[in-house]
Amino acid sequence: MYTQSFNVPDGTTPGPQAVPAVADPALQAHFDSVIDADGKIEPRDWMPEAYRKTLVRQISQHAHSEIVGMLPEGNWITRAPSLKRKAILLAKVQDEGGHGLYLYSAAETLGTSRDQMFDALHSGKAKYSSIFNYPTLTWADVGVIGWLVDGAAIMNQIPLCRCSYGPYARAMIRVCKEESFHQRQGYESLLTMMQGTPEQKAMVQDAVNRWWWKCLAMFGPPDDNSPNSVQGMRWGIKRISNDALRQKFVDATVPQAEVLGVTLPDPELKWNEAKGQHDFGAIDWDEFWQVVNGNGPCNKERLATRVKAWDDGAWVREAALTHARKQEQRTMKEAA
Ligand code: BYC
Repeated sequence: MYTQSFNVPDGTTPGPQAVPAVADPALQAHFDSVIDADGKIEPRDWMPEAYRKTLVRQISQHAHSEIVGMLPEGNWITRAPSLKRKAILLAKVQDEGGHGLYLYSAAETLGTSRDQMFDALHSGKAKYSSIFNYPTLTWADVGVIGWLVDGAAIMNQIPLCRCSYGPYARAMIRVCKEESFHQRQGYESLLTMMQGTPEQKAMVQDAVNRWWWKCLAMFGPPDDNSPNSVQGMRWGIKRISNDALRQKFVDATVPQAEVLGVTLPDPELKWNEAKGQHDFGAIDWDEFWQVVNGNGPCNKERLATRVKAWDDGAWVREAALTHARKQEQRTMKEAA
C-alpha cells in the first residue's frame, strides 16, 4: 500500500487530481461496472468526487481515531502492574500509532495531504471515534478497552477489508490482524484479574459497567438516522449496517461475559429465541451526540494533548527535513 502514495498526479498520468472531476459518461459507466462487479477502485482510476470525499472523510476520521485512541491507554504505560503487562501495552499502543499511519497513507492516495488532515484534527473540525473521549480510571479499564473497544472495532473493521477502495481494504487486513491480538490481550488480562481478589473483580465489573454502553454507541447512529449509510453501502465502502454490526457485537460478547464472570449492565439484555439474537436496551443517543459534538468528558483534553504533541515535535520534523535536504544535495554533488 505504501507505493500507492507515490502515485502522485503530475497532470500527465492518471492520478487523484489528473483525472477529470466531471463525470464523462464512459468513466462513470466504468466506475459503476467495477462497483457492481464487486471489484476494487484504485488511486489511478477515475472516481466520482462524492466517492472520493466520502472515503477521505471516513479514512481520515478512522486514522484520527487510531491516533487519539493511543491516549487513554498510553496514560497507563508507566503504571502497568508488571513488566509483562507494560511490554504488552507498549506494543499495543505502538500498533495503534502504526494503524493511524497506514490509514493516513491510504487517505493520501485520494489526493489529500497529511498536513490537511492534521489541520482538520487540530482545529477541531475533524471527527474521531466518540469512545476515546472517556477517561481510563483504573487498570481494569485497559483490559476492558482491549476486550470491548477493540472487540467492537474488529466487528466494524472486518467488513472494511472488503471495501471497494483498494488501499483502504488492504490497510484494514493488517489492522484487523493486530486488533485481534489487542482484543485477546485485553480479555486475558481481565481473566487474570477475575481470578484475583474481590477488589480486583469489583474493579473489572466497574469498568465493564462504565464502558459497555459507550461501546454499543461506537457503531454509529441507528440505521434510520445514519445519513451516510445508504450511499456508503451502494458504493461498497460499508458492507454491513451500523445496527447489524451492533447486534453482531452484542451476540458475540454475551457468552464471553459469561465465561469472564461479569454482568453486562443492561436489565433488558436477553436472548430472543424467535429472532435468534439478543434483545437489548436503549442507547443514550443524546449523550453520544454531545460527545461527537465536542462536549464529552475528555474531548478538550484529548485535542489539547494532540496539539501539544504536534507542536513539541516541530523541531524533529524540521531536523528530519533539513537532514534529507543535505543528503539530497550531497548525492547531487557526488553525481555531478
Ligand atoms: N464517533 O451516517 P453515519 C478503534 C458520525 S478506531 C464519532 O452512520 P458513517 C481503536 C459519522 O462520522 C475506531 N462520530 O456515518 C483505535 C457521521 O458524521 P460526518 C474508529 C461518529 O460514516 C485505537 C455521523 O456520525 N473506527 O476502534 O456511514 C485503539 C453520522 O453517522 C461515530 C472507524 O473509524 C462515532 N462512534 O458510519 C482501540 C471505522 N459514529 O462524518 C480501538 C471506520 C458515527 O458525516 N468508520 N459518527 O460528519 C466507519 O466504519 C464509519 O464511518 C462509522 C460511521 C460506522 C463509524
